[in-house]
Amino acid sequence: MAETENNQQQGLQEHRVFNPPADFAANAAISGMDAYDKLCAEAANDYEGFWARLARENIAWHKPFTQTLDESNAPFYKWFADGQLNASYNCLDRNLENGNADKTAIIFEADDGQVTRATYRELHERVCKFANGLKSRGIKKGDRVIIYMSMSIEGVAAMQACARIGATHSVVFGGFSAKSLQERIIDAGAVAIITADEQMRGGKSLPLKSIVDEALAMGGCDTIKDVIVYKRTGGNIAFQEGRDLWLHELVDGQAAQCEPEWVDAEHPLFILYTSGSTGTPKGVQHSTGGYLLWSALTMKWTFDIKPDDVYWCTADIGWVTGHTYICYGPLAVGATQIIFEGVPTFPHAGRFWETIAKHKVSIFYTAPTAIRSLIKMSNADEKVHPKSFDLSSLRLLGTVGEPINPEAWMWYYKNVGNERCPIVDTFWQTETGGHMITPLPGATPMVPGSCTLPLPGIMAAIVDEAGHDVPNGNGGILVVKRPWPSMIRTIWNNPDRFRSAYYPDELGGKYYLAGDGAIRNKDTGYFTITGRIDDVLNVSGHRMGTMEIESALVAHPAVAEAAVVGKPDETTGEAVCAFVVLKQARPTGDEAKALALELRNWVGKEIGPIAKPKEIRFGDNLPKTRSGKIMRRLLRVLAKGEVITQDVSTLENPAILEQLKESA
Ligand code: 6R9
Repeated sequence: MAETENNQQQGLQEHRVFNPPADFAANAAISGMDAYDKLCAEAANDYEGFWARLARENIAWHKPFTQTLDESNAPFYKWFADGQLNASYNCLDRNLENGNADKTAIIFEADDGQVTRATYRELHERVCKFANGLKSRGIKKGDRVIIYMSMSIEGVAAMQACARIGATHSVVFGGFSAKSLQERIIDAGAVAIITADEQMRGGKSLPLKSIVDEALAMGGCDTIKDVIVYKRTGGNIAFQEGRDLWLHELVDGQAAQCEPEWVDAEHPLFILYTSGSTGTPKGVQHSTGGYLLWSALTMKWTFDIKPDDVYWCTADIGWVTGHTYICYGPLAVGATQIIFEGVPTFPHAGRFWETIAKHKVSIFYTAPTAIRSLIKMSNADEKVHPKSFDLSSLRLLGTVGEPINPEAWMWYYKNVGNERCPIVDTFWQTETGGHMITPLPGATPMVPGSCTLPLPGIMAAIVDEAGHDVPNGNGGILVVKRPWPSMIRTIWNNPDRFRSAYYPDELGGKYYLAGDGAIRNKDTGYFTITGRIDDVLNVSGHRMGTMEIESALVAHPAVAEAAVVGKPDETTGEAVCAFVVLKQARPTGDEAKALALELRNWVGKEIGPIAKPKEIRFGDNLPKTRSGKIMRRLLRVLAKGEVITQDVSTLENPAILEQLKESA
């Protein structure tokens, strides 16, 4: 929250304005604010007509749709429902027909710097063979397939192959633990897992297949029939006869053509699990037609993608950014893109800049947390500073995942973009499928720290807790007033949770609730996101629920009770701070240190390393109200190391606050 308040204040005090460069604007897909206003007006005057036009212009339909939006079962909205298409056809075959067959689709930059390329023709062949291989195992339309893979051409091919046969993929980030993987396999009822033997990151090999083995051994995964393994490192792994098979053996001898499975526009293209404020992760279900439309269109609008661009999004395919802005969007518009296996700091902290220079990247899209950590490192070592590399190929920069603080924005603008490249600060979520609020690089005057204005057709607004509009200049709750094509369709297996989480009765059940707070500038109407309003933390742009981490902690035999809050962190945005009560007496000194280490590793095992608390504090109890409710707002103040000035009269055990000031 503090970071948030801080950002908000910085955002509000920010008066610097940066106009899009004239030459950029002149050639942009949306050129100037008049063009933006015109599109917004088109959407306002004829909402369905606007989306229908765009869907016809941007997507190849196998069977054209006749109905645009079906609101009869709101909030379970349907878009283009009687139309049929195939996502992989749109991403691959369409490019073969459009003259892009010999254009490079993917430049794979491995962890060790080795480069592999695939043209659209080659990628098409790979995906077709992969799809035929999946079919040969009996995997079919509607089946769920888990993808637990490293960043690779094969990872993208796996997603595309599922889409080609109408199987619904669910990618699980390669950093998640066996237990997290097992939970997702069970919830999705998946029939197969596609994985790799190992992954390479920062010069080290990390296990993948053995974690799959561990997840399956935990039980409950009886739906899984096949584990398909891509050989990345050749490292030693166990193989279970009858269940495990090598990808290269599966695709060997398969036909290079595979007729796409034509699916209804509402057919679930994928499920992606994300953290919410309560309970277990939610399986966010996305459609095929509406999702693909927005993936392609935002590539054109936000990234102004052009035929000669070399585009690089540094996200992992395990997150939504890797779905929309690696697997689907860039291919749907025939772009050339980099897929990067490694980490920004290996073999040195100039790797991003070196790679931009090496491949003449023109559009670069990354996360504020990466920028902030690279600022630190390049201040310490000039050799890895962006100024030490030739970044003249760049024409556009982007950020995603969390608010970018104005100083980081300025550094990115000056040192990476050389004050010539617009920055698109794209606000969106797993649930929104694609960009929602962002500057348009050839139109919107930019203000550091503000994601500026909603894209045309996105009816974003700020309301109070009763759902009433708040005037500009006042903070409130971010909502979207009308459904849009790429929105979440439901939570897999849990439609009730979908409705209560995103269309709560308090807001009349009509507005999509983003879960973020926001404020609009009095004069410009620009949005600044002030951070989550629920119990979701954002650590290095990764979403996690405080409840998930708390349940992991209390699953440890020594822990009686735990409360987790976010704490502002200069590099990661927020950090996890856990307050823990043990079953035994409160430990101090070395004993406390040893236990804290054990608990951190425990959380790493239970959820994944990204969820490890940065700080653990032990107490005899937690601050509670007389009715036994944990007072988290006090814990947030303690986590920040600040003095409690708030009213503590409802607190039953004020003495406890003193104990919780110290970390183990
Ligand atoms: C795409 C993605 C979504 C949450 C979202 C918000 C935060 C993302 C942001 C941003 C401020 C931006 N967020 N982009 N906050 N400015 N440009 O990150 O999806 O992992 O689901 O996270 O991230 O809090 O609600 P996801």
